[in-house]
Amino acid sequence: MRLSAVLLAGIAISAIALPASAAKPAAATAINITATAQQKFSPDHVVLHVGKPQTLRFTSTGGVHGVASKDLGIPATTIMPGTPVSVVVTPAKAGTYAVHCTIVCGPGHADMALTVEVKP
Ligand SMILES: [Cu+2]
Repeated sequence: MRLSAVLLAGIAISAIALPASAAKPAAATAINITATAQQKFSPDHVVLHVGKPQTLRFTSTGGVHGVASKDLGIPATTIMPGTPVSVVVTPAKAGTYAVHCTIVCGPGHADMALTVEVKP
């Protein structure tokens, strides 16, 4: 558990060093998602569509958080207060995906997840 946290921290640092890989230009109206000091994503559920690029714009209102999803093609992305970060997601397969916070952020970290519902 401790080792995985260290690995994730390393990934997060890489994301900071290469912001261009995480911040792609917005192609359409972004969905704004707030990561809170209470270790929640708000909204905590978003709906995307297969093959349709969608910008997710993350903002932290407290604490440092992160997202990543191999299944959805979301690179390791750090969400820091005062620095909104956008990722463009083009889902390949329908389904429901749980995108957990990747950076230990507080007592609620283990339960901090964004549900991404991908419709055909
Ligand atoms: Cu967290």
